[in-house]
Amino acid sequence: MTDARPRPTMRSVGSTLEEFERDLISNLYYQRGTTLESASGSDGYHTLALTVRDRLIERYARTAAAHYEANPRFVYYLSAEYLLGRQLRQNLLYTDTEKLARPIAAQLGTSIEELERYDVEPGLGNGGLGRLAACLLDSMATLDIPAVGYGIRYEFGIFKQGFRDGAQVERPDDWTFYGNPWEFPAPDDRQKVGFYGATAPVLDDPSGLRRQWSPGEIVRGEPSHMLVPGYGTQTVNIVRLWRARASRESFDLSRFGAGQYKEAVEDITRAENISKVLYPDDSTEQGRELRLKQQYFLVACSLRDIIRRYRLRNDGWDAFPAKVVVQLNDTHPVMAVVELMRLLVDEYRVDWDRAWSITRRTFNYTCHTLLPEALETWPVALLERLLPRHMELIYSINYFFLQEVEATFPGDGDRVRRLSIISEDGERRVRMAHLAVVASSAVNGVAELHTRLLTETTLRDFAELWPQKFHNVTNGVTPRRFVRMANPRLSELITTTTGSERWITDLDQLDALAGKADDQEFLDRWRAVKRANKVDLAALVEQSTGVVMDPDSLCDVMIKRFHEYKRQHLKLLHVITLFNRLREDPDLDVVPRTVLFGGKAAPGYHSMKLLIRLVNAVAEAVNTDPVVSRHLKVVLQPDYNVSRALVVIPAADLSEQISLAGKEASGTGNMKLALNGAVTIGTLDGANIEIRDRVGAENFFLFGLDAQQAEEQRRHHNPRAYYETDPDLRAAIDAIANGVFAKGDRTLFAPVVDAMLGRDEYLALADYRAYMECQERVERAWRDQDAWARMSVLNAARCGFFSSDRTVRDYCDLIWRVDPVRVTG
Ligand code: GLS
Repeated sequence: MTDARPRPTMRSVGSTLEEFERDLISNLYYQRGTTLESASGSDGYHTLALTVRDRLIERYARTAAAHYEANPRFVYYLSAEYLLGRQLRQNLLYTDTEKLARPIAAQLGTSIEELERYDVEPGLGNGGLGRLAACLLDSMATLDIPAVGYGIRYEFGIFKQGFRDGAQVERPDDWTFYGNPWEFPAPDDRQKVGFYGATAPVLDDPSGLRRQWSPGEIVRGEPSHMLVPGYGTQTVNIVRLWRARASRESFDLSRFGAGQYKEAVEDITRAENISKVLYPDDSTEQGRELRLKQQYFLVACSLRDIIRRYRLRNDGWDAFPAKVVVQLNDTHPVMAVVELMRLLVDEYRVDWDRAWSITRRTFNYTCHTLLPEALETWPVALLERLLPRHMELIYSINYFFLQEVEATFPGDGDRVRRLSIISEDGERRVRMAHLAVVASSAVNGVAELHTRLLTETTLRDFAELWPQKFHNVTNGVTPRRFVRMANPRLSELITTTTGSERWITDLDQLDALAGKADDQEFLDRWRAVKRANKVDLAALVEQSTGVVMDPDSLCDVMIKRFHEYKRQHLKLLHVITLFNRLREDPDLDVVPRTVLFGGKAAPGYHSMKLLIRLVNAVAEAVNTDPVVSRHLKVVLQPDYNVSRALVVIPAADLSEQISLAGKEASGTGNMKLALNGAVTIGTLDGANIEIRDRVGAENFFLFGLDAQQAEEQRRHHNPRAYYETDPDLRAAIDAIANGVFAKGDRTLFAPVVDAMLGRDEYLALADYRAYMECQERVERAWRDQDAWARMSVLNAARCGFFSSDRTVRDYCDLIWRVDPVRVTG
């Protein structure tokens, strides 16, 4: 039956200066409840945010209507992490309202820059994986792909990093303390999630596969969403974030009345702890249980929401995989496959085979690692207690799967053991990656090398069983945030050179810059952009660390999480070697350099926290030495995050991508830096290989072992032999061991020395000499500034491939098979 009444429409917000100003003032009064005379800076920020947001809401309403009408296949992206970055500047750009906001702000005695200081970065992720999720959401919206991201609304995001005596200190990130104008709570879409309890047979089920679960604890998941606008299009998608709430009856009034204040809120605390912090420390039993609770909480809420959305326009289950494609971002949300089976089999009474077919056609899995320790496994005992019904379902899934294996490889018991979802060596554990592969239609790695190594090593048995399941989708980054927003000067130059702004949504247009790589005037302009960006960076560095950076020095950056495999310690050995050489020969002819590190170490990762301390100690020694500091400066930029990345990346000349080959799945910082004209010094690892293939070997500083050589080296690696035969290396390590960076204390950094000379797990010593020689090539290249600028141009020009728009297109073609829905304006 159709409704004959005309559809109510919303008031249009308009796009003129007058309309913008009118809305701004009305938001100040009606939403913020304050007045022009008494408004604070924060009021000003919130008012501007709401006014920009209004422009997005209109598009969002039209997007929702177009999606409802088209009833298309949706991509549901499930991720435990999102690093969305600050929203104000993005949304000003996407709604093209900066030109309206700027004069009005000025008239009111403030500026966008002033107000932006109140814009908080939602740090709901750790690093590359979370930022990739945000880039993919941005590209999906830009390409008009109907999509919803699901995640957790952590009350505390990634910690804020500070330094005390050079050591990392972690402060909580209470990111919503002053309110978040970008999110919309949707309490009516609350979901109930169960934990613990017991299961029982159901009487009318001849298959014996259906059971009933009575949870021992119920928690509520309350969503709010943030808008994800596309650039240059009307589409606005959403990312829905769940927070855990206790039920309304949880507050124990009588205990409170009896003065037992802590006990009175015990249930509330337990429930709400689930979404309290990003990645709770899992070094304790309770920490691990909380982490698993988070994972299940995310998927249980999200799946119910997906089903609710599906049912708005569809009946029955047969069409489900045609309308719903779920992408699992790493193993964190893999319990979703079990939850869908539970919902279908136990609650909707779909028979097992049909439910399994629906599940398998719905899910896809992206693997983001090669490190065995990063492939999650959960103890069977923990699952049996926390999610008893899910553990039973995993047993059944595994039973049927292993029958399939047995049929394909009869009598190959070893293979069955290797493939099993449950590992039986030692404590029995559920291998989440195995569960993901078994339950997905498609599995992908995130760079060519990564995908190849996955199929040859980590997931080899699966690739033999189902070769057609495996795909490569090389990562990408959004050119909107990482070029257009990060680097307005370069953007301007690209736009004038390519003749339009088309490159912002079609990054292959950058190719046209290559034709200018020999044009002296262009190179001068290119260099002027870089220099101005370095002046901006120098201001940030001086304000946050007190170090004065020379904008004419070579800006050498290593920005990424601190992790042994990424080898910040190899970079540090290079710095210490330069330090030693300059101390020995103050007249040494070296090119002036600023080495900038940025990155956090996980709070429980003690060896990397010690390395951070050493980086700060070396920086102190270098920067205070009257001779050395004339040529070299070292900075560890505190609290590196998406916002700081936008200042560092456009200023970089040299991009350090020096992980041990075969360990970095892809990397995306490498792409961001190359697109901003930094030249890479790197190993044949992750996406470095594809960057080098594109920019050309002559525009890339390659060094070190490749993945296969690294494997071989590992078998007979003897770090001491390198130490003993290489005087520079020995001098660098000795300086650490002898307390040069610890006021003579030989114990403080002894563990760093022991790790290098003991196991040298990531072969830094084996690659040291090659790295030093490569850095000398860098120095020689830097001395010819025109030739360097040419390399820089060609790096940017040839990296259009690394747009996340291309990544999303690859996902669409290879895996999702979704069609765009155009939203008309
Ligand atoms: C990561 C990898 O370590 C990165 O190499 C990769 O670029 C990123 C996105 O695919 O995923 N995996 C992970 O757990 N954190 C990452 O940054």
